Amino acid sequence: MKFGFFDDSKKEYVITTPRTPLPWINYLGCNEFFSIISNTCGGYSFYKDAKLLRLTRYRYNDVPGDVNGKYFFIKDGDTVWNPGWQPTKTELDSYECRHGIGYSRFTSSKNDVQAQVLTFVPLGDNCEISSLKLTNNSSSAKTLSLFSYVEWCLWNADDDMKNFQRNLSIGEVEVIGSTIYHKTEYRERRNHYAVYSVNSKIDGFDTSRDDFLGAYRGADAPLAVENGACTGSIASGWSPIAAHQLNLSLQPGETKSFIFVLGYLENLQGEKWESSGIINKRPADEMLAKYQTDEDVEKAFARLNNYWDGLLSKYTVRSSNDKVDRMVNIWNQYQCMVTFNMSRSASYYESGIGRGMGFRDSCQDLLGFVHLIPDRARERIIDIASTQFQDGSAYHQYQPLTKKGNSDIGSGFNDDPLWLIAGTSAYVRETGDVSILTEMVPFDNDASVAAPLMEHLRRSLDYVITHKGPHKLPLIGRADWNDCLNLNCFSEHPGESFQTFGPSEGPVAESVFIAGMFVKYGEEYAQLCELMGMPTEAERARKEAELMNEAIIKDGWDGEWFIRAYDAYSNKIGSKECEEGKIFIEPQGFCSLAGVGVEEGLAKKALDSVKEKLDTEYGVMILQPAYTKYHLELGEVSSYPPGYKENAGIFCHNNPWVSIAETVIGRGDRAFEIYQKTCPAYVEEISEIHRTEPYVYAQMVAGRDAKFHGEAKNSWLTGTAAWTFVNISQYILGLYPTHTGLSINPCVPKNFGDFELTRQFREGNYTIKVQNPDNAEKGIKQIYVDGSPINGCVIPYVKGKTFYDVTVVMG
Ligand code: BGC
Ligand code: IFM
Repeated sequence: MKFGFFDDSKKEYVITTPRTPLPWINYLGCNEFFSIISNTCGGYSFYKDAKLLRLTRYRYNDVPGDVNGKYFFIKDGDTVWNPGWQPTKTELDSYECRHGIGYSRFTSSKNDVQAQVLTFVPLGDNCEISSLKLTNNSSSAKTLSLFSYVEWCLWNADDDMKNFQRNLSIGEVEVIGSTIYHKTEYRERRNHYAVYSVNSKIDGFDTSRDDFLGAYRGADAPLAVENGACTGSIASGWSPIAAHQLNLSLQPGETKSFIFVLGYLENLQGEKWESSGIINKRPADEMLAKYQTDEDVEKAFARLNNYWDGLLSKYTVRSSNDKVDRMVNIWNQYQCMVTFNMSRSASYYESGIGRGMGFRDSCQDLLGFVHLIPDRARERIIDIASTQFQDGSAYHQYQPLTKKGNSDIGSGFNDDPLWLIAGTSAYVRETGDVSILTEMVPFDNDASVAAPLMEHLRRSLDYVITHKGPHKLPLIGRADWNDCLNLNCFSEHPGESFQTFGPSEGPVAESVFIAGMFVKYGEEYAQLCELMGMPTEAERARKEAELMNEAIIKDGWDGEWFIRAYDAYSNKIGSKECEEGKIFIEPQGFCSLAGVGVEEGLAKKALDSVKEKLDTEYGVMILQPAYTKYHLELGEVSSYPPGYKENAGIFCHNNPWVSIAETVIGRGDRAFEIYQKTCPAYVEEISEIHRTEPYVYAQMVAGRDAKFHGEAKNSWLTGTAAWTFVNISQYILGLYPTHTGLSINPCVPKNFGDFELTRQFREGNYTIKVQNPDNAEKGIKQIYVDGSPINGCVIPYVKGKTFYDVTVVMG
């Protein structure tokens, strides 16, 4: 069952009922100011950091769900309704929500009044614009009142939820004309404030929640709206809000338009600070002056659309499969940009106060967006590397505002260092910018101990080399990619995540997954060394990768598949010898895609085992059989009920690893089958089962053992976005950036047909026609560049050349 449809011509998903199985959200904002908006206008806004600088409040765990947002109430006689249906839930005569690329548009009607709301964050300003148009479609004049409503958050969202003894006394606001200023903490010289303004003269306002909503009422039935009159309240402490009232009359057929702006402001450097607590409104005046007319809004909206059209034209495909085209050209790349901006911080499943930017997460996200915004990828790499410790290990997370490592979580996830090599290699292959490797980067943000980025990468590699266990496989530490595989945690605090090492046995658990990563990224590091004129170091890295390869084949192979790990007692994890958790997906995918056991036929066996043991109609499960009991020696993985999350859920993030591995051994049909199973455009048809947004990936789909097999959770912020884009764009469709040029080597299903790609790679624009006369899954007969045949499948990069006309014949 579907709850809407894709409108590819507009790059929108059109939701046709507000009663989606779960709130279906979108992200507004590209740089520093962001909003989350659901299909019923729920959500909140923040500047840079959803924890530390949050503008509007959100309520988690609330019933009914998704009840705080930026709302417009329309009072038409006794009927009060909202264009997004919530919070009054007045039945609408028509409803439509279009989530587009960086904007959302609502069109609804009730009793012959139509409301159109377009919401977006313009480029270059820290604000959200909502353009609201009301039209009278009846044959008689209408007198209406329009009310806006946002609830301010006391900036630090964590504190806002906990520190009531203080917070209920600090709220301060001011109203000047049609602008409501939220200036809580301004007196503390915090230098920031927020505004909510409308471009018309208002007929009333409220800034105290209690006065606007009324005692013991919620936003579903605000008293002021019911009475048709705001009270003019000025909040002092308690819960400040911003509500405007606009009375209007509309002749038949008439439309009136209003522009609301919610903005974040900082005092300009050197600006006189008015110590009386009256805010310095100049920065706000300047910003608001830019968005006063419909033309202003149209221009800003056009700029935003052009920006996105430019980004999304960097990689395009035209094939006979409209679902692939839709995901590649629009939604998968869009989700990659959102994960770039958010990492794992703020969604409807990540509270915005728990996790900030993940070291491994953001490094992997880079793989999906580096071609879109290479300059910002560069900055991101430096930010991430700056949280690395001198021994090569790293803070697992850092806060986006401060860019400082999070010491509550700390370090000790032994895969983290290698992801820095993955991200940097992707950046250098994409851009050819080797200057990043000589950039001085601090350790732990301490400028007095800085080293070139290349040295950071060396320490990443050496961290793994110097932390190996009894089988010469990498020590896992607190966990590797699988956060829940806590093999060095013993009995003391069962159920806790990220437990510390046990006392006597020592941290000896080993990870075959990290070993696979080492083989792949050891080679990528070696290539960077060669670029830097360090052949001896390249040779050393390759030797180490070879040793690791041998260790995997010797002690990481179980006969039919790769084992997952050795626990702290040197017992195998993910082996046929285990009672439960006999096979895990991660090493099958990662070792095989790294090339381990490909020549020996082990990779093929491992991937066949994946198909036999882990496959379901909704995707490939992370492990089988699910753990039915809690195992102290395994940690959090077995704390989940069977079929959920890391305990035998379909962890979408690692499905592309298996699909990529299938392309490495040339099985296009199977690679595509795996791609298809979790792909939103395909899953749209079963939205009543899948339940999360049908235009983006979710982190997890419940596995076969779960009660609700096929149900997704944790949508949007997942490494799945980057890895599926890498899979489809670089391996299935086959355009892989190398240091010497663009490699073309597709691996497609036999019936995929011919297809065309365009790619912007460095300063070159490539148009690529792929012909597949023999319906081959993989293999290149010949590539022609500007009409001339080339050897092999890498189109050599030519400095300054801007156009490449390429024909590829598979076979
Ligand atoms: C996992 C969760 C786990 C958490 C903390 C996450 O990365 O996906 O399942 O609960 O880490 O251990
Ligand atoms: O690898 C992790 C990631 O860092 C956060 N989400 C879950 C993944 C698997 O545990």
